[in-house]
Amino acid sequence: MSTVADSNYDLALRDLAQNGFCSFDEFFSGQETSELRAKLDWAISPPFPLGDAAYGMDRGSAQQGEKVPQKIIDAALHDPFFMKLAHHPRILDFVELALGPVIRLNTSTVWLKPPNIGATMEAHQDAAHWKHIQPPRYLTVWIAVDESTLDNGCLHFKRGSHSHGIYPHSLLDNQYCISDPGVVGGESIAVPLPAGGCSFHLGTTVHWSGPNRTQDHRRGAAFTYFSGSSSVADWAEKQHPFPYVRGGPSAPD
Ligand SMILES: O=C(O)CCC(=O)C(=O)O
Repeated sequence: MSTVADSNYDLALRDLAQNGFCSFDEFFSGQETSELRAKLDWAISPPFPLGDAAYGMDRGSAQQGEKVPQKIIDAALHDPFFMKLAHHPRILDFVELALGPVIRLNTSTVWLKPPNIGATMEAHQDAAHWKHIQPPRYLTVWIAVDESTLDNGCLHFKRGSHSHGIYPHSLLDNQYCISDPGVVGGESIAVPLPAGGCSFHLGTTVHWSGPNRTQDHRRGAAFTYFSGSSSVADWAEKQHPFPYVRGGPSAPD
């Protein structure tokens, strides 16, 4: 397993605090990345083994007239492979530095952006989507399963946008996104990544991604964590599991 030096974590934490995001080009080993890619090749092929509820077919596929998933929803709840990945010690070591020792998993989504039809993700803040966790101290890791580039729809972030609260969002073309992205200040930074790299962003960081104009997949596995010191609304706790992935009630001493 490749390791990420502690000093890199220090620099990345500083970037996260200053800019609202940070990235690592080499975070996972070649073997880990190959296993993840093979798992996804299996998961997104007929007969779509994770079950209907796991696949989001919302954008792009309708035009093709065929079943082309655009995302896998709650991947960690549908398959132990993704739950294990959500517990990856190197991810959690970094999340712990940012959020503290008790960490829960909010969402686990694989953003698929299929060849040619993978659609734009409009500018948004993750924290605008989730009102059930207060205070909303989120951190998302976005793992590049394939190389992500400007051509296939890598992530873009607005530097410093995490410090300005939540911008008004509205539903546009089935996406809940910032109503007027023109009001968001700060420099736009594209973050292309090699396969096996990853970025981390805060719940209030404005981000988006372009369309996939290539013949190849652009897949990103994203896990959003939140601090165990935040409270989850009762209705949400009843409807959805938010597993403790580090620390918390069932953690060993
Ligand atoms: O993968 C993408 O294109 C979008 C990902 C995203 O918005 C997220 O992980 O918060």
